[in-house]
Amino acid sequence: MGCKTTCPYCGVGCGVDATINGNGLDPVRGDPDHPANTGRLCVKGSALHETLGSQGRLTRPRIQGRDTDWDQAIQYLGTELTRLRDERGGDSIAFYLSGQLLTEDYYVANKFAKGFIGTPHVDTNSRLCMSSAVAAHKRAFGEDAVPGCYEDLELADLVVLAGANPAWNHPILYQRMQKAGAERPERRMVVIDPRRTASREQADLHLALRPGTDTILWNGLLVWLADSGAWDHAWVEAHCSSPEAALEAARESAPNPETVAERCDLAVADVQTFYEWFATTPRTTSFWSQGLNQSRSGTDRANAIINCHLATGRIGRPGATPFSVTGQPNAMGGREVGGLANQLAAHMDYDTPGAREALAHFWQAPALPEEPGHKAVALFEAIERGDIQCVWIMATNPLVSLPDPERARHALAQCPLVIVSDCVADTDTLALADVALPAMGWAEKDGTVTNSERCISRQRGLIPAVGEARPDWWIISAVARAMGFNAAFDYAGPAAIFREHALVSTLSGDPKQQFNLGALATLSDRDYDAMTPIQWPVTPEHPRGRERLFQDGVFATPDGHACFIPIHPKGPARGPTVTTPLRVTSGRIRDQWHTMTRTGRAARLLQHLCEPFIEAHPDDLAAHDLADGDLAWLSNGQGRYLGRTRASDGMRPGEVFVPIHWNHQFTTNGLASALFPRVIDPLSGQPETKHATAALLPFNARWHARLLGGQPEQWPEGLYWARVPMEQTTCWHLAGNSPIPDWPGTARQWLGGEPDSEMRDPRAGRYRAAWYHGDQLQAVLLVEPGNDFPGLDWLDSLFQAQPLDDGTRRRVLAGRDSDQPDPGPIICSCYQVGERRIEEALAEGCDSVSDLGKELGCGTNCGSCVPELRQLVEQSLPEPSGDG
Ligand SMILES: Nc1nc2c(c(=O)[nH]1)N[C@H]1C(S)=C(S)[C@@H](COP(=O)(O)OP(=O)(O)OC[C@H]3O[C@@H](n4cnc5c(=O)[nH]c(N)nc54)[C@H](O)[C@@H]3O)O[C@H]1N2
Ligand SMILES: Nc1nc2c(c(=O)[nH]1)N[C@H]1C(S)=C(S)[C@@H](COP(=O)(O)OP(=O)(O)OC[C@H]3O[C@@H](n4cnc5c(=O)[nH]c(N)nc54)[C@H](O)[C@@H]3O)O[C@H]1N2
Ligand code: SF4
Ligand SMILES: [Mo]
Repeated sequence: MGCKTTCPYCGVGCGVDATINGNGLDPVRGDPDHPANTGRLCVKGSALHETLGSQGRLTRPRIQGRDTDWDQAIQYLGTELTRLRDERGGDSIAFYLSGQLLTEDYYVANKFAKGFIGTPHVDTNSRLCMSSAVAAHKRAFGEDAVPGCYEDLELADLVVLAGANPAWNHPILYQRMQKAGAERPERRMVVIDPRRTASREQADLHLALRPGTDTILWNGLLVWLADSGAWDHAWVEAHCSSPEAALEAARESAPNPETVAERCDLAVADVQTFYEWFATTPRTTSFWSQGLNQSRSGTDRANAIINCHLATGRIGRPGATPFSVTGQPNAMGGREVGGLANQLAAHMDYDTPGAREALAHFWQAPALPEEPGHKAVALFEAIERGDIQCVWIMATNPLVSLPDPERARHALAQCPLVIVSDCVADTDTLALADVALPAMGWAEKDGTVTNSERCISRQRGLIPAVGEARPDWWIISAVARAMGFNAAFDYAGPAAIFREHALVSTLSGDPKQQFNLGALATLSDRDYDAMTPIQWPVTPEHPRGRERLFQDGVFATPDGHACFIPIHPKGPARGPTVTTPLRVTSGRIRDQWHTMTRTGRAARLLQHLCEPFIEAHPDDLAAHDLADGDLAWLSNGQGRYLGRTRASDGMRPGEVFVPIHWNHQFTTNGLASALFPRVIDPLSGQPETKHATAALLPFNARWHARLLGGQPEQWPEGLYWARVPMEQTTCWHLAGNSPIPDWPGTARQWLGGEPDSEMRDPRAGRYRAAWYHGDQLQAVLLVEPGNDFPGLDWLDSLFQAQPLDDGTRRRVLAGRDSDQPDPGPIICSCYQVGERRIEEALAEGCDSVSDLGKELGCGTNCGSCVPELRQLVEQSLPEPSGDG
């Protein structure tokens, strides 16, 4: 049976067509009727069905590591939370939520925490994600509302991507932009990112600015707009306040393009080109994400962008808007229910007149707090101090994602009661849980999410839950009832919760408040089940929702005017002092999602990049005596990170990039956040996880190995390992910096038995062994002096339970089937096309991405690899001769 649901990864919020197949799903497809993606899916979305199944899932509640049942777990939590509240006060209990909860889960958690336990300490991983954009929206518009919609990215004649890499992180939006560009070649794209990313491929201009100088660049633009006649004086006068102060501040830091160019380390001509294009293109959309938000001046950076849009009246108009894109599937829903420490509920803050009283009355809440609570980083500090005695963590993995995770670990280790609700059995955070609660995952749970353009879509429960897993709203409600709050948490299902949430959205009574779901408050269960995507506000006036906000120039501030904000630039904080420091930034890769709890299960998604890495300019590697692919440490006074170097001349010299995904489940020392200090934006509380400093040091690997099919009880100290799930088995990538003189002995010790075949070449530093069970392969170990191994897909395929003939067995120690050419690193995950095959096809005459697609299939499914294919095509084309 075919069903429509929504992708649980990024904030694009694509519709998915899923067909149920027993307890799983057939390969999923994009929903042609969903407005976000009209049938397309990126590589992560199209691998969704491969991440299901019971393997690795948390299936039963656990108390102190011991399995228990729901009755016991709920009774235990009801008793403990009641005791804590009575003895230490409601504010000794904290909640740390996530933009990956459904709106219904989020709503119930917020209501329970603030209204019934009476704690203000409710924050979320969205603090690490878009809280700077939220704060900027509030300062400028009086409300956290994204004015534009996805169509604006297509209608725009100029798209500015600032601190965002949508080719990898919002792929379907990027594809929509690309398509619009192909249809209207006069349309332009500017990318502002210190790194050359996949999103830069199609850009007409790349401003690889010095990290952290964005406010100077945008201040300079504001000055240019004023001086070039592009300033829309009539509109600004009618609809905005305090433009003068903002312009004055801009002139101080960025009086002219020359100063900007110098401070941002850019060419003057490039700065001028950007300014000229912006000034003369009425349909301009500026799209920003974590490169701006994750900074101690993230809020200022966002307001610096919004200032320029206000100055030109480019807001709420087709193709013209500032556009903060959200990262998580329901970051927006969390903002709607008010699940942040500084919010109360439904876009009402603690200081919104009358809001507290209205909400307390509506909820019949016994204990609504009076003041905002701790934001994420401060929340964990309060736990460490012992002010907070219990924290309930839902749908986030803070021991990987918070800056300075060692401190957070320390906090949790000494917190008397740590409750973690998650879908999977093992995460870095779950390892410290006193109580672990199995939550339903995607395709099991039911509810709504809101994407980056305010569009609410249904996620639908399609398959039976694994084990005893329950919806998050169910778990919270059951604990609330165990504390005696029966009537307030007696929900029949998500539809009832959604209706209540929709009603709360009308409580403020402020006609200028944009967030309003009033017209959805009477949805029947059946309507809710059948709900199709709709953009808020949904009111009697706009029963079908609204694409754009603030079209009339009336904002949600008390006087209805939008506010210019004077911006005084502030560079990134100085990191811990280290000798010969490099600047470190962190971000995402195309095929992984955050801490890999789901994408790390799909072998196909680990083929593009399978180990933690350090991307650096070749000159920096050379200066540190490192070659591409060597293992190296990044180290500063706070923490260290071990990964493989990747040389890229797309990095600015002196700067390195590390991916955020790897953690203790997948590698030895691959926590990027270990390098980032707890520096926050004082306005938003968002941590500065794009800027750190560290020294680069060689690991000096003396041997390298691959082990498939087996693993020792524990890896010896000092060894590097990375776990790489493959189609049939698991491959361990290993290396050590002290020689292992006795490989045969080590191999027997690791695998606990005699190998069935063995090849020793101690002089060359080479060793190979294989273990069989009857005629089936059990494990293979390959040791080399350098990190040179054949592609291992063929070896992996032998682990499919199948008898192996003698010929095959003989080739096992070679690691390769001599008949099959090695495809090289996989570029196209959908069709498994490797770099070597692409290069061969290019050498044989293919000269475009579409040619490659016809020949090899690559790039023709989800399209996520097209930017890389284009790069390979460009590299293969002859250099222009210069005389034509
Ligand atoms: N594949 C994949 N997609 C994802 C996610 C994922 O985990 N994997 N996560 C989702 C989530 S939650 C989020 S929040 C989004 C994030 O989406 P993005 O914001 O696009 O992701 P990042 O890679 O974190 O950072 C974007 C860029 O900021 C740049 N940058 C660093 N410092 C600066 C600076 O000072 N100025 C400027 N202008 N740029 C800078 C980095 O070089 C990087 O290329 O992605 C979402 N989509
Ligand atoms: N250095 C550095 N740090 C960063 C960032 C960065 O760019 N650099 N980015 C930051 C950003 S933008 C973000 S969004 C965070 C992301 O960081 P996290 O939120 O910590 O990462 P996830 O892996 O998405 O964690 C989600 C967890 O919820 C579980 N889960 C999934 N669905 C459900 C569900 O329905 N219910 C329950 N109960 N659990 C579920 C998953 O198994 C997983 O363990 O990282 C932040 N940290
Ligand atoms: S762009 Fe990809 S990850 Fe994001 S919602 Fe769409 S399919 Fe999912
Ligand atoms: Mo995020």
